[in-house]
Amino acid sequence: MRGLVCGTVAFVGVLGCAASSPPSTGNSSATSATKPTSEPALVRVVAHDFAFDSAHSVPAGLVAIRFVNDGRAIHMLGIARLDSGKTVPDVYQALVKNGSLDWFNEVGGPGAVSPGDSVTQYAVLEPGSYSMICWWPDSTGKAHVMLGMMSTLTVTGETAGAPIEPTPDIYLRERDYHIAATGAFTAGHHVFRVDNDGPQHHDVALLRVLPGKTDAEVDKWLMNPSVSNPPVEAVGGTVGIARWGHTEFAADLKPGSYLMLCLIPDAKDRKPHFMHGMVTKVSVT
Ligand SMILES: [Cu+2]
Repeated sequence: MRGLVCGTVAFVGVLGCAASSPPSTGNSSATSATKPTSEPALVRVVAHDFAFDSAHSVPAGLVAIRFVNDGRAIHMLGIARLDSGKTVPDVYQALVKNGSLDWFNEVGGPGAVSPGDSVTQYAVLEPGSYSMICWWPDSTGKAHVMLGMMSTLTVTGETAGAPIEPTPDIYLRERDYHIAATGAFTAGHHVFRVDNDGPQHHDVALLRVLPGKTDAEVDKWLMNPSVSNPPVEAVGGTVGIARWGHTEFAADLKPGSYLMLCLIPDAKDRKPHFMHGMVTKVSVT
């Protein structure tokens, strides 16, 4: 148990802290409706060990974030809106000093992706300053952000109308402590919608169990997910979203076993939420 907590608290620690912040407004219902916009703005972010290569500006509204992992480690891309006056260096300083992050508003971002893979995640972004951060742990359990894996995104202009979000065919509803999945888990392309009913922040890691790997091997890896040669392939999901928030991500499923779990540490005991029951196994046919 200890290994898991030590190994994961570092990379998801801040997400748990952020759970006490007010619900994020990265939700389409928070935008004033004038005219619908259908085409999302595209941001492509390439992850290296340990830096992001990305555009630094995007127009407000529905944004499709294409996250490509060009590194040798698993990476993820957490997106958070920073309250006025706060910067990405301020986030880093707060993490180093274990300071307050109540100005750090999580709105999701592409979940964990294995080397050589990519994922698309959708977010409705209001104008403002955002941080992009990798929370995955290195071999010492330290989040990649501590190695400098962070970047800035400025969302410009105004949110024009209610964006038309992609149509999901798989629905994940999260709450303390459960993930309910509905939809047909068939091989091929799917759009997942994730809703967080709270009260804490939740994320989703979509993991494909590699052929021949056992549950015991997967459990062992989850205790220390920074080790190499994982028995799973990380194929996306979403980084933490606040209560009442939602997001969509796309995934191409292959036949086999998949796990969907929440890695965020609990507000009370710091154990990752999957240890409280937020894990669902599905079989893709
Ligand atoms: Cu990383």
